[in-house]
Amino acid sequence: MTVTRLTRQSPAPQRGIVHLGPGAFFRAFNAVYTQEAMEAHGGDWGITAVSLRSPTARDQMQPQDGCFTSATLASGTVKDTVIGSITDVLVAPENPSNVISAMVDPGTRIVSMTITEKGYCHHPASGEINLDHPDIVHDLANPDTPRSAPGFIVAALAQRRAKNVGPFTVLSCDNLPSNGALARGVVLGFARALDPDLANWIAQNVPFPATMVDRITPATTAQDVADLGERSGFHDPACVVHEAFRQWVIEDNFADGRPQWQVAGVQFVGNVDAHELMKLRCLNGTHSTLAYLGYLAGYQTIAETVADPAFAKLCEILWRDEIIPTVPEPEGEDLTAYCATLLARYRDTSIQHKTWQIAMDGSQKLPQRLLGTIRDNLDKGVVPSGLCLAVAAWMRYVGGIDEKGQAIDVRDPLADRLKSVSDQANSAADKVHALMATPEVFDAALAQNNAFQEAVTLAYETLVQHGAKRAVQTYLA
Ligand code: CS2
Repeated sequence: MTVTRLTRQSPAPQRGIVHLGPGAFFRAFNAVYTQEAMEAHGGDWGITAVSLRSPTARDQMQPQDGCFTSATLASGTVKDTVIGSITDVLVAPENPSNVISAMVDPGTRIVSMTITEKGYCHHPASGEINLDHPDIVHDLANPDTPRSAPGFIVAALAQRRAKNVGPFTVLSCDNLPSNGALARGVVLGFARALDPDLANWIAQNVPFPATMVDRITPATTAQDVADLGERSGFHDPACVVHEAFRQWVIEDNFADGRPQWQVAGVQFVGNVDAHELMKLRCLNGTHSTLAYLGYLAGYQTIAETVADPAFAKLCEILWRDEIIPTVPEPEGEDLTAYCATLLARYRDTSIQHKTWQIAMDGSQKLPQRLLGTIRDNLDKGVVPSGLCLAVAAWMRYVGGIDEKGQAIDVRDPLADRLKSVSDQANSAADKVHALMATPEVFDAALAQNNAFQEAVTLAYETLVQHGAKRAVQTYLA
């Protein structure tokens, strides 16, 4: 068992960024791009990472000065790179004031986020802030000791305004449509409930550029840490494993500068919407489809799922018939080629991306990954039966029992309610109708669309009677 820990080999860069959400994706993505930008162009863009929940990342990274290993896996090869762009990790619940001080520091010019969909404390169907969210209720009553991302951002901006320090840029890096506007909406919604004058200042002074982010990064396993130890001689529990592919598209709208990320391949554009829609619908939409149907079919990983020719074909037909027709082709992109690359990425068996991991938080993911695409198809008079099968598979999944009668460990903010709703209904039609009455997920117009209801009900019945594998084959027939 290797016990040597990584240590910092060069002086830590001065802080320029506070990042909320120090998880695996952030380490495999933002931290790597920022290191490469500083290596090429210098600049004080050191990152203070902040966990809003758990001490795990801090406990893993503090003993190694914030450094960690980025392991790039590609068809059996591995490339290990030590990343030093993160200079410290704070745990917000332990000392919220420390986090706010870091965000108020004049050297902090960007506050970025990978807090997952549920971190925005919004209603997924509408994008509006949920003022009844327990963390939002707490933060409005305790604005100096916040728990939520909106709470911390508003508390820090209030102090920066009072000290005339000037604003930072808020950079959302989560898989949400118009993530910059969504982040702005929840921050302003929170600020208005607290101090309308401050909200007006934020609205006039703080940029919230949108981004599209893409790198497949499975959760790190103990085996990944052990394998790295064998390769490198270091015990690095903060290591991340990820594919070689990466794409970051950012609206170039910053209050006070930014790292020279373009040297690392970042695309700066005037508007990210088209790239976001492409990625959320073509990649994340089929990811969630494969996650629910694959899990129900007994497949543990995405690679295992698409190794089944029917599931690979399902992706190809979904892209061709139900997804690409709803996605305007972004400048510089070829959607058919993009989707062919996606399937090749999914097939890479060196990336053990678990269907169970992707299935998490479906109530927060479905609107932007599947339901928007379905709505656009229905508006054109097309019933997208493949995507309706994916929704039915999600409904089966949140029912909490798999095809072998075993319990499913469903992770979702609405898990208890969804299971209760499903359990209280008996027939497929009743279950579908009841689950579609979840306003956080399904807007009323879609939930009341008869063609949608009927297609999902038929798919649900097929799943119950014949299982996921047969249901996919039936769709392809
Ligand atoms: C995945 C995403 O876990 C999930 O929901 O669909 O994390 C996906 O791997 C990334 O968006 C790829 O860029």
